[in-house]
Amino acid sequence: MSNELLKSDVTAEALIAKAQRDGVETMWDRKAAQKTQCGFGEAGVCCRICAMGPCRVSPVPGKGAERGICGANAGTIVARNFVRMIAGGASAHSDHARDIVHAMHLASAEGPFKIRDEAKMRRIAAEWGIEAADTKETYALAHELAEMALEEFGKPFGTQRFLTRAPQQRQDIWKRERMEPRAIDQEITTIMHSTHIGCASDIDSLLNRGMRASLGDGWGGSMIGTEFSDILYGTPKACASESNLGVIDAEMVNIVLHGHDPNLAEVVVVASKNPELLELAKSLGAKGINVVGMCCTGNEVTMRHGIKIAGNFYQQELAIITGAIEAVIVDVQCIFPALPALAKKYHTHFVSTSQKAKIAGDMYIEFSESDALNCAYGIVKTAVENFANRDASKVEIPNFKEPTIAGYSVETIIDHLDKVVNSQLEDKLGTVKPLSDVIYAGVIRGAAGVVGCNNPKTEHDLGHVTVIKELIKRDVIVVVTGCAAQAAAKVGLLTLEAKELCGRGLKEVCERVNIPPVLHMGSCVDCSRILDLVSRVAVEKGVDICDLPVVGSAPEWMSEKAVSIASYVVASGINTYLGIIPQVLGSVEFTELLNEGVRANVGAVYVFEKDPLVAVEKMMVDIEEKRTALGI
Ligand code: XCC
Ligand code: SF4
Repeated sequence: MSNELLKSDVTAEALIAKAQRDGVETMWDRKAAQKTQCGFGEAGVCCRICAMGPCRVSPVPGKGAERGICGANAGTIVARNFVRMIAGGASAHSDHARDIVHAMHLASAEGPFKIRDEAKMRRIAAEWGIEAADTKETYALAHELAEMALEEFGKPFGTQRFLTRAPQQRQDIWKRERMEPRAIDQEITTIMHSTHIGCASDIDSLLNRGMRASLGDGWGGSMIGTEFSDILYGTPKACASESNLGVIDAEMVNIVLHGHDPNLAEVVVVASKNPELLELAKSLGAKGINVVGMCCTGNEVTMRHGIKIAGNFYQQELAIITGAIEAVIVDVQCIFPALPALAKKYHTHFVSTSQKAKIAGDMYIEFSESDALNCAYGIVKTAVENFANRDASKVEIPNFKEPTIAGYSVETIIDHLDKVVNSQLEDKLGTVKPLSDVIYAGVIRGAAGVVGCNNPKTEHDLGHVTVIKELIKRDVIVVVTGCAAQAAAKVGLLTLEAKELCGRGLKEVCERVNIPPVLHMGSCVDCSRILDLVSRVAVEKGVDICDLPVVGSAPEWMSEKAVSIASYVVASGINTYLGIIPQVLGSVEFTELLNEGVRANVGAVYVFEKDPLVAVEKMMVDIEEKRTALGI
């Protein structure tokens, strides 16, 4: 790999060396301490669902125990473990969404929670059939809509409201397969029930249930999370930022926002601009307060405020190791339990704020939506005061950062398309037609969503960056979310200049529309924006999602949330390429079901391919086959 490909590595290398000098451990030390990881766990054939177990069956048919004590075979055990991962992931996305809707329920003209995209709120209210959605008083409507959204989590009857955004053909498939998700919580509960000892053992049925719960995530919880965050905090527009650990500023109070929930992050951003706190920072010798983002909380505030991206999942420890962080403020998800101990080796305050993610050894300042601004003020003040404790001799900030453009919500993409294609027209089209037209014309061969985490089973960011670069070279436009988006950002792929790395067709489109070839669509719940975008293209062309030349890719995923995402993407009709093999290989039957069998149900499959270059070749074959079938 060239240095140019992985500038991020230079960052990591320097800080891992510093960690050794400072005598602190990182994820790579702990990975090494694990030695060889458990083969049974890796194959997914270890079951500890009941206390007759744990039972582990042989991942190789005909060798060793083939059944657990209750008689569950490898297929059942693997399938149960897999769909329980979906339940975990769907619960995380959806519970996050619920907090956003609760904040909207508290919204008032006085703030701090306000309606910032009123037009979107009225659009969704009308979509959900609220009467007089266009005339009702803003906050009366907000509270009514929030209550309706809260019902989506636990309503006793009916299916998810956003399903009707999908093309009719897709909705028909979900109906046929009995996959239309009912209440979000119910689908997750059903999985936990079905996978209890002595319930489902049929792998097709288990996967079906898992997919239904995942659809309750993608078209339910995540979509609610995205849409209601936009209503509350504003729908993202293209904005300039910078990415990588070089955004940490030695002369300022540095605060890392890490986790997933914009409720806390938004008010921290407000508090960081408070004149009293800025004055306090200056009185302590700092030039100001520098809030930087990590993981998806980072993505949320980058998209809406241009807050700089310190890094993605694997960099959370490295940020602290720079010695220049006054506070890491976390909300929920993807936060290493290792951080409090690491922070104590430096002067960094590790502040956790949610009961849902109370982390041992933390400084706990509970965030309450009902007292949001005071809370945030207190947290930021703690960080600022901590500047006095910084040890200059321990500071080492790698000088790497890249310019970044983020903020491509579906609305912003449509807006950009409108500006170019219809500059002469008075009325804007307001649709994705120009995008679907360039795809159908073959100027762009197709589109790919590259998403997901980092995973030390593979070299960090290399999978993301390779897949993205190879795709844009082949005229495939790429949309990114989550840690994949940040990986792209750190090597300068989220810039207008990145068009130089594209094939001719994509380059021309980027020039005309004035967009990067890789569009940052947000955090992981914002994968729902990708569903929305693809659905609009399909509806506009009168086809199903599975007919379109689009692929999903998660080169370095690790979380349960990613399993849920992969599952709803497949269940939505998009072949999904996983660079990390899920823990399912212990069952030939279940592996075949994921890789091929499920195509008969939903028209798409999970593809396992570790090698990013080979994965891209497979994606291109896939895309070209879809084009041929469409006759384009
Ligand atoms: Fe977490 Fe969303 Fe994965 Fe990154 S990409 S490691 S889930 S922060 Ni969602
Ligand atoms: Fe063993 Fe069956 Fe219990 Fe699993 S559910 S631990 S396979 S007895």
